[in-house]
Amino acid sequence: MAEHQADSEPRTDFSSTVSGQMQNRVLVVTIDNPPVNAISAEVRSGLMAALAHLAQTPDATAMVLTGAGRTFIGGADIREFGKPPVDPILPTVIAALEASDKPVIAALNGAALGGGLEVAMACHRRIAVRTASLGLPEVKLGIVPGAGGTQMLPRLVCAIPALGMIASGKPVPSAEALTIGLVDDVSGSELIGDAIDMALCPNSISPRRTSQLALPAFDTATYETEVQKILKKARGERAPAEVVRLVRLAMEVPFAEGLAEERATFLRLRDSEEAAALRHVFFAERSAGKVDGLEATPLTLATIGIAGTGLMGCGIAVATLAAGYDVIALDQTVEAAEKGRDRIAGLLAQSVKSGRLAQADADAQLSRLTVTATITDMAPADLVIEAVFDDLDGKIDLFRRLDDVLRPDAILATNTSYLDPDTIAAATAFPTRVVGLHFFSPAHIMRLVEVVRCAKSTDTALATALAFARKIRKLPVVTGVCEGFIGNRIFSAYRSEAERLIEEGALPQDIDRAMEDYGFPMGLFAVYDMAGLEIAWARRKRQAATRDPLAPYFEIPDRLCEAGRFGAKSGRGWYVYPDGKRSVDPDVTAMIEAYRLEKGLTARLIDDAEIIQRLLAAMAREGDALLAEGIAARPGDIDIVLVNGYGFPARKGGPMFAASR
Ligand code: T1G
Repeated sequence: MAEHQADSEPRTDFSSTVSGQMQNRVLVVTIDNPPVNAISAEVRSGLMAALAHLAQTPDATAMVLTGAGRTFIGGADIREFGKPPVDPILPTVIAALEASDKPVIAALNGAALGGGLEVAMACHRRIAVRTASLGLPEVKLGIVPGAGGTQMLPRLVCAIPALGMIASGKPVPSAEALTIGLVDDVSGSELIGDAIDMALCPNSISPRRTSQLALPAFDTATYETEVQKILKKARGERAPAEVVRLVRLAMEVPFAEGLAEERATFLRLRDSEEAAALRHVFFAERSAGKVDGLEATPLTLATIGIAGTGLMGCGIAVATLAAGYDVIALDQTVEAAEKGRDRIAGLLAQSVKSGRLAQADADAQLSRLTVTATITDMAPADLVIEAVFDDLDGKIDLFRRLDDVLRPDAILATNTSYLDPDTIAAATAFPTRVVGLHFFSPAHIMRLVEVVRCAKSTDTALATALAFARKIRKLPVVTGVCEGFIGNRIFSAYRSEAERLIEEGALPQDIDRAMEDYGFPMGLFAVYDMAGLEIAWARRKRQAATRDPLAPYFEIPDRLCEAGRFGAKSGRGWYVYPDGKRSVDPDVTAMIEAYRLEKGLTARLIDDAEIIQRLLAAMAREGDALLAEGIAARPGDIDIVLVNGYGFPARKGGPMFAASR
């Protein structure tokens, strides 16, 4: 490990975000462009100035390039997309880095993503800290690398991992990057010192230029298998298929030609609707959960109580244990509580089996779980989430009993989907500490959580709920109180529109086809059959007594249930499942036609374009109402609820984004 004194040397500013300092005849250049060192125009001009300085300074024998903070470079500055390009463009900087006559070493102090990895690959060698990640996530934004990624990576690592990395957009950790040859070394605690050593060592003297490297050999059969897997998974997304084409080009044409084709493809995709939608989702996800004017400091949480160890409660417990909290899970009987423990242990075992979790970590997490049927055992909890059956009296009774057990400053969160959290809060001794945390099942997998700001929730309660949601790696969206909050309210709006479409002549399979062609993984009626029709039927029967007899009522779902057609599990629902496979059932078509006749409805042919246009319009109308009522804070929040909770295709941006285009 080298000791290199730098304090005495002056620091040279190459731009407002790039500076350099000589250390032992090496120019150490640092990019400092918070929060993620995105390659803005200032960074690009700073790097060009640093390279010129390197060339003109005889004492400088090499350059080490690194980032300030915990990211090397988080990529090109996505906020610049769609704006006129500002010189020098990134490909110019990349070419200048590689062309340097003096060696340039990339010292990866953190994530090197997108353009950040392209910068690192244009350097002559790379050394990374153990915690760094390296990736080309451009496909997640609907584009391909635009500064040489598809042409450089296959020259540094074998084409098979290269193709997998670029087409999936998934980063690799330093250790894997070392194994596949993407970095030359992984540093201990002295990254800059080690990088300077690497710059000064003899085999760095002649710069190793990536563009001049021959592609490492690989097995073509395995490669083609990988290609087929990628194309199958792409399902209508264009970027992965373009990645396949460009990586293959890297094998067939000179570097400069491949670079030109990659750049042209990047520019075409960057200006596409799909890329605009994915950028919208990227920024909307980062804006969500931000509440204008919320200054309160979140409470420190250590112990989380979860009341109810059903599917939802156990999913929440798994996510909470994974974040490092102690969890006390409560159920009504010891048997139920023990069954909850088994279910949680089972979910952890699944993660271990799939390689997502080490056995030791699973054991450690399980050791922080207490299950009980004694409500006074919840006393130490700083936050309690109730995930019991969605019955108002039951929830109110539970919250009242918790009032007597918990500290007055403990937060109480209801996971209710359809009940009014204000009514629940009003029944407790301290309504100001009550919020909603509406998770989506399965709660240990789905990222989305609707954080419900109740009428009396204090800012501290809200800030604590948001901080907790982030800590358990969820995507929190703040919603006000209304029936169904944001997601289910939009869902019921487009469900009603789908029912109207059926009354007017469309069939379930038409609506599902239109939705699946638009990009939903499953159409609405297929989802109903998968979830089971009996749950909604039970809720409609409970509400029957108070239903407005004059309000339009779509009776087909009741008739299906009355005929014992509860969905895929029962072999028949909206569809029939002869061999487990969804098929259109003429009996359902006949039932719908008879219903229309009975109601005096005249059917007409409705094409897929009209179906999707009307469904999107229904969602957008409801979204506008949510914004007008102050239930949702911004259109992007509505979009990411639908994208992350209801299968709305991210490459369409969400209902509000789609309507705005
Ligand atoms: N450009 C602009 N802003 C960015 C940004 C980027 N590339 N990445 C993050 N931000 C903002 C983000 O909006 C948020 O802003 C703040 O930084 C913190 O982000 C030429 C064309 C790097 C792993 O796709 O994956 O390079 O809300 O909350 O959790 O071939 O940000 O604070 O105002 O996510 O610590 C490719 C995208 C670009 C990586 C850090 N790169 N970023 O995660 O912070 S295209 C990416 C991330 C490209 C080249 C192509 C993550 C991160 P605000 P954050 P984090």
